[in-house]
Amino acid sequence: NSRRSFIKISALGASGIAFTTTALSAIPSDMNSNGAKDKKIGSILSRSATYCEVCFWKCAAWVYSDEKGNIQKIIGNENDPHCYGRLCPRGTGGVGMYTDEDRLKTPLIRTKIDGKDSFREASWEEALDLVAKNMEKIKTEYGPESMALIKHGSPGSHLEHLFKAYGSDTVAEPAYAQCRGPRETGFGLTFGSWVGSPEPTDIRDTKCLVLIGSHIGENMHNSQVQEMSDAIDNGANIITVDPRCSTAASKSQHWLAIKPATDIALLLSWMHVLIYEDIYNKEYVEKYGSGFEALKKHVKPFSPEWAYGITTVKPKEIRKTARIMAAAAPSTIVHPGRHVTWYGDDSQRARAIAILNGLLGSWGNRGGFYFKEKISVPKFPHPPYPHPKWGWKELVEKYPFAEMGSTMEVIKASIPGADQKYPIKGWFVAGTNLVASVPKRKVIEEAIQSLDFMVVMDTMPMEITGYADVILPECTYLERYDGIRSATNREPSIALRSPAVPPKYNSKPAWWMAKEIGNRLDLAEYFNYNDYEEVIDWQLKEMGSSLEEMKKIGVKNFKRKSGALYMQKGKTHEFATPSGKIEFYSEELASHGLDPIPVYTSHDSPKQGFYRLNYGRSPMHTFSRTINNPNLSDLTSENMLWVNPKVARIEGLKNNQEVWLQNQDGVNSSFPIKVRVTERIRWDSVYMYHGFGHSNKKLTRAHGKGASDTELISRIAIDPLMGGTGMRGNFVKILLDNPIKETIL
Ligand code: MGD
Ligand code: SF4
Repeated sequence: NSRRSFIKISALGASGIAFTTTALSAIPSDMNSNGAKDKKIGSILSRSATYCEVCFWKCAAWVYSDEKGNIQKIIGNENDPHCYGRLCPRGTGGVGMYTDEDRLKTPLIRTKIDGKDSFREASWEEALDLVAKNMEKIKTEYGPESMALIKHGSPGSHLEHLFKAYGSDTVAEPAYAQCRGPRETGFGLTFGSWVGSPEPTDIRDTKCLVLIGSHIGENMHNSQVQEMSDAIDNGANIITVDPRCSTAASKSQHWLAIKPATDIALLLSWMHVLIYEDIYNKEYVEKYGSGFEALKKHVKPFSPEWAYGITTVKPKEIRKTARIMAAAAPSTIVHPGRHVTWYGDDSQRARAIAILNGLLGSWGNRGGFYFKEKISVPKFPHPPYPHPKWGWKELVEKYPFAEMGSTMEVIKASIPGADQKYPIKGWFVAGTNLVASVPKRKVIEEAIQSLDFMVVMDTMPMEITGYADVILPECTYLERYDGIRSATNREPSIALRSPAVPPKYNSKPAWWMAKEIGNRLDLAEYFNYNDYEEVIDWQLKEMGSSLEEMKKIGVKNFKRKSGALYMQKGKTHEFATPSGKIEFYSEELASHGLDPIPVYTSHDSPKQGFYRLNYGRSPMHTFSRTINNPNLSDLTSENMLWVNPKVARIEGLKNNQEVWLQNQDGVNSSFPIKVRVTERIRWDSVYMYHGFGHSNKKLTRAHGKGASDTELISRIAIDPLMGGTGMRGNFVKILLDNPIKETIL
């Protein structure tokens, strides 16, 4: 079916369509579409408050612009606990999202030209009418629940409000089932509390930081990186468990180059050493633990010698590192990680990490995990939302501990079949490049082909936009208001995002699009304001501030109200678990027929000639969103394939040689990738940065640069607890020639 074939946004028919005047008035007369060239250095006039959208750490920042409306620089807000006044290179380079001349410039509607699928430019009136008409049609024919919202980042909250008013809570985002979901389940079941973002890890005061496949430093979460660097200066012990010598591993006293997919064995063995050497935090465990005796019995067989056979980590190293953790406890953090959807048993691995922290007494203690606090932002008044008949909960009902929607389940429910109990007929995709963030490309394409309607809201012509019926160009975070940032931290804080410059081209903010679509769907009463400024000002006043004040300060810090940051001597603490304690043994899991204490199960290893495909973060990029950013692509323009020298010898590879990859299911990489020969990767794996290998030609800097890891992930392992998408069980062959002789896209 070629009805919704991928289009490399060519915006044909540009001449035929007139813009509305409202759209044109959004562009200041003196603003050139090529802002970067017009820069007038040295006449900075204004400074505006924002928080960064280049990744989801949401650092608060100041944007400086000159009298021409050109952004001169972005710097960190000195009062912000997310950044301590400093931005990471991506945050500084965020201005490239604004200046990128490849940006989506005006609404686009799918059309046929000479029998071929293409896009034509459209006015906002026409594009929004078409979106509303199709949403109305789906509502009438199937019910509003059949229209799904797949979202990520700030635009999501505006659209979620629209969707709830419209009657659908069929909502999902890759930041859950393809990212953090399992760790929230594992920690929730153990401590009764999600980890959340930013993680409440007390890194600045820690004496021992254990990273399990978590590569802080390459994964550039600002304040966390700064605190880790302070901890290193203060002599903290860093223990990194990773098949690859990550930047964090290179700063560690102990790098355990574990065999991939065996972490649970190591974690169980560490528990064994702590318990059977009697070096766990006895007082803490007696006071706060539940099910310790069952745990003790469970881990008895898991000696370091047992784990050695599985993990390849030497028993001496396992004992030594367990003793280091115990000596530093309770100021030890076994970090929960972030992108943890690896092998399908990820909630159980996260639970093993949580249990280990419990044995060390880290939760609620200085240098371990602090008690986070957040301030809630009052909801702007609106009528009650209607009650949908079904939604994301029903789509994940087979996973007893799922607490958010899963993109994978939305995708599956969009493919008609005999058991299509909850049929999905339309997608609204906002701020997520789904084909680069969710694996099993064929299944996604099948789902897209089956839809009645698909709209994408993005700032860039990404891969996902090529499949849309309507494309809505959002202006960048530097050109708009968004919801107030309220985040959990040691102390609560809020931050303002306000436009530093007017929207460039014919782009618009998500809040405006949501309101306009709402008006067309007869939902105007849910959008009872002319400008989002009014909403923010009302909310801020309810919180004891105002828009005027926040424009001046950008960030406001509040005093804690929930009590002390750590557990207090002489006082007791109740955990929000069924037992009120840390659950080493989980009755809840047992009642669902699931392992009440984590067990190790083995996963497939690569067959002869194949290597495990490992992937991770580039310090200069965020997922697939920044690869085309002119500032950041200057810093890192492509990813490379890390191979061990032994592999290079066997395969006959040299540094910088271009190779092609083919996975265990015969899926080929669309583009070649250059080889980096390095001892820093085990011989059974290869490694690449995630997010590269863009196939949309309209991304002039990113197209064809490096390979896409996601494209090569066709096998997944689903987490039975919460439906997470385990993606690290794929293996690749290294080919010296392009097996298909032409690129796919
Ligand atoms: P990005 O790839 O950054 O993140 O996956 P995604 O949510 O898809 O794509 C974000 C999209 O938002 C881009 O198309 C970008 O142009 C657009 N965008 C940027 N700013 C704005 C804006 O202000 N408004 C709008 N409307 N759009 C905007 C992330 C997800 O991927 C996550 S959270 C994780 S942890 C997983 N990581 C991961 C991995 O490491 N490897 C593999 N293979 N898959 C992964 N999937 C997951
Ligand atoms: Fe922006 Fe960097 Fe902060 Fe992420 S860590 S929000 S990219 S400054």
